[in-house]
Amino acid sequence: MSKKAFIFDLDGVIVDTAKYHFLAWQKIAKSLNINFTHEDNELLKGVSRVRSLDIILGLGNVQATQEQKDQWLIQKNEDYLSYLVDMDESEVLPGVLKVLKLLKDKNQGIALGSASKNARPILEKTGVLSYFDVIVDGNDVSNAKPDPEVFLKAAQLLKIDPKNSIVFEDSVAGIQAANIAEMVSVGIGEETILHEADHIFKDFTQIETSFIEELIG
Ligand code: B16
Ligand code: MG
Repeated sequence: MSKKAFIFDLDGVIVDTAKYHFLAWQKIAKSLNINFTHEDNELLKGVSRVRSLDIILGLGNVQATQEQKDQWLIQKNEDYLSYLVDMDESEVLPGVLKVLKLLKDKNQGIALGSASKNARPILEKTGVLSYFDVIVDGNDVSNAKPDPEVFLKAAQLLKIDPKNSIVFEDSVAGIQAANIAEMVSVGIGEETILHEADHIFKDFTQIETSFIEELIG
């Protein structure tokens, strides 16, 4: 059996932290009189914290100094972290554990490839940290998706060729990053949005054991 690299995005793939990001950003937006909707929140998927703030300020045409921006970034993260305090195993998205267990049983390389700087505590609180051989997150990369840096670094740390790597992603930028890295891209979400992916599933409950076995080869 060959050994492949299976690289997972975090938010929208393993857990749904987007709802907490939304609540925290909404507080900042409200304090600045910016109308920030659930639809707008889609623009922040897979995007770094700094870029997310710029997008929100852009929505309200708000100009700010670097000092103000730094202050809002700190506030947003403190508020976001307060929502994570009660997080537990129940927040792992349906079907994810089954796939992680299967990959572990088959001795495959498992990595995280996320833009979040809070990835480790989230994996710890939700009880899945021990499945991951390698974690590459927002603290380890300088180029955001669609730049493939995060996934290439994960494959490199696993000592597995990018061509033998598979990426699970819920964002368009993440799918593009996987494709640029010449990895197999698996979109988790809507087909209309993730059509650039090699394979698309609505969620992990739709992924059959046989599909994973085929990927392993
Ligand atoms: P943090 P992912 C991303 O996670 C989120 O999708 C995105 O909305 C967020 O702004 C980004 O992490 C940074 O998160 O503020 O925790 O550093 O989808 O790449 O796992
Ligand atoms: Mg994501």
